[in-house]
Amino acid sequence: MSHSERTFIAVKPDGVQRGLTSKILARFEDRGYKLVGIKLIQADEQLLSQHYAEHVGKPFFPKMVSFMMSGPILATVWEGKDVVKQGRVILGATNPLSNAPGTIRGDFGIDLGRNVCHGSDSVESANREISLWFKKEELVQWESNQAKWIYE
Ligand code: DGI
Repeated sequence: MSHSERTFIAVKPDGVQRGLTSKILARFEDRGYKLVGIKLIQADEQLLSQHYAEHVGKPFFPKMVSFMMSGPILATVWEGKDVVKQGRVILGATNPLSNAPGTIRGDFGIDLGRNVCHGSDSVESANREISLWFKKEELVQWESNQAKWIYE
């Protein structure tokens, strides 16, 4: 756990179409996490099959991939202490109906197949997903002036 831990957070096509991107970015900024990469992407099947490699062959996979290709995705990378685990807490459980209000999925979602956002579930997955979605030169290393007010 260090201040330089990174995670991959994506706003899925439903979140982009519904105009929720700024609200989702704000959840991470407000918490104190630092944005180090951001871009809007139209994902293709190859990228999504790599991203969701663990789900290839499952019954819901084709529908999920076609949904993920149905519009742009906002891909982001966030940096900070324990950001992988806390990112999942900020998102909430996979099924929006399992969440109390207060999480992104609990506040903005209803159906499992329209759960608004993705977040890496481990440091290993985060590293893999970041290198899948971003080129090294697209990630920006910068010092936040707020760091001394966020970390003791
Ligand atoms: O990491 P998560 O997105 O929280 O969850 P995951 O890796 O288990 O599943 C990836 C995505 O696949 C999830 O956000 C929504 C979709 N999904 C997972 N399980 C099911 C599913 N979609 C449908 N329709 N049915 C499922 O059982």
